[in-house]
Amino acid sequence: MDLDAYVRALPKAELHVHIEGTLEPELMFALARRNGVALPYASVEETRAAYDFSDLQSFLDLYYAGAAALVDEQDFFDLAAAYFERAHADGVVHAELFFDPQTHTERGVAFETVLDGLERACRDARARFGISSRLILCFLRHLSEAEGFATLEQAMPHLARIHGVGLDSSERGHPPAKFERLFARCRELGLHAVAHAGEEGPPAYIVEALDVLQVERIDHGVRCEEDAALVERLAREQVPLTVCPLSNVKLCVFERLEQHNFRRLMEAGLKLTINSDDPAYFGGYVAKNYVDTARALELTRAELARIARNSLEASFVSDAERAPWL
Ligand code: ES4
Ligand code: ZN
Repeated sequence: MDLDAYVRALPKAELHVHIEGTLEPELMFALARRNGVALPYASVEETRAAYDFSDLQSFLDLYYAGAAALVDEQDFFDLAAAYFERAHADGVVHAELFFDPQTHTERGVAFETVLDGLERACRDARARFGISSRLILCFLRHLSEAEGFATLEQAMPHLARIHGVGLDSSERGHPPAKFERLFARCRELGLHAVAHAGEEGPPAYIVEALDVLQVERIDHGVRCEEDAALVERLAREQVPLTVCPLSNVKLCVFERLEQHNFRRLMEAGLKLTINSDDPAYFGGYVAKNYVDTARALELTRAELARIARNSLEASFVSDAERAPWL
């Protein structure tokens, strides 16, 4: 069996994917036309050609511009339904989707429009593919604590449909501690908690996410390597890291995949997973992230199977809650 087929056949969970980051330019243009929304580029080809990023912010500027094409409940359904088709083809049996309500409510799209469309696609994916899923509401860290609390207020009537909270967007200058009270309130409400940390930000942000926000997983976390004590702690506590190798290269965290620290972190005993982050922008869905990383770093099939197993163990559902026939 070739490597690609081997990877697709591994049952895996995707734990770090921003649903707005799965918006392929073709769908972006179709939705923009349907909704009469202006996009910054004239064509699908011009849009793809612009996906040449120098850092996180240069990507986020395009990501937020593209998200403006999403307006109606059906748009959010179409977006997530397209993701689930690709995820199913990649052997994903469980997906925990990040969504950024503030990106949409700021433009006048109702919180319920976003949630209803995404949730309908989650139910549809379970029925069509047997994929289980959860929704994780991400707070935009470049916005204020008060704006975060206002978003939580909007989420309150829907907490049965929201499984956890996360923290994303521009990392530098927005340390996790800025959201200490917001995350404390979310945890009181019984929500799971994760945070992006140590993607572009320093290792101290990873420590803060663990100690101040009390998150259960770290999204990215690759800069932990600059702090030996932190690496030792992450290994000892088996804190899952949701690593996104193709994202890290596209956003210049590492110059080339061959230089990624994934193998070193794995050999240090960390509980690592492989994920796609924003696959429409970064050049590959989850299976491509596994395959390209395996080729670049000479990961064995046994190591890939361990990584897929880690993803199931690090998810927020038990084996019993996942589709039992998978
Ligand atoms: C993101 Cl790669 C990345 N980092 C931080 N925030 C994000 N939102 C969407 N993709
Ligand atoms: Zn991310």
